[in-house]
Amino acid sequence: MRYLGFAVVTGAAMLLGACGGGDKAAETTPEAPAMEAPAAEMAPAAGAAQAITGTIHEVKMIGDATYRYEPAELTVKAGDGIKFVFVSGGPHNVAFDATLLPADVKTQLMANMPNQASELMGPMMLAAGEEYTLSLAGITPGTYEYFCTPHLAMGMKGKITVTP
Ligand SMILES: [Cu+2]
Repeated sequence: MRYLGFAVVTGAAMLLGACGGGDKAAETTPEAPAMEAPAAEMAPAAGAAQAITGTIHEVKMIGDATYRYEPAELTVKAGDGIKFVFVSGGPHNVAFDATLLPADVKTQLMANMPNQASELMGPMMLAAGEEYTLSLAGITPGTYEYFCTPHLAMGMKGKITVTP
């Protein structure tokens, strides 16, 4: 019973401590909705897929002695697209790590990537000749990395640099 009593006192002290923190949280709460509002307003405009208006570049997906995209690094203009072509050694796909992308690029890529198996992950391609075309229209200029989910550990990665 003594221990129980002690626990109750400790609990009460923690509650008091929590109340102290609560006051600070209450002071900052009004700012939170204001910060979220602009993002919510931007979402509908950036959420629409944008079609390719420029050149379509080809990247081969190869698995033989090594697993790789060819070319692994590609510079494109905003509005261009990339056609990934399965050549050998699959399954292959194209996936982006959301944590490495600016918020606006993530939103636009999610809109532009057809048939996503999950967020920012293209469908698994199983046979030679299969293609996956990705539009880079509306993507803010920058360099973005992608990878093949099944072969990430084998270093199957690529880099797309989008220029204005
Ligand atoms: Cu692969």
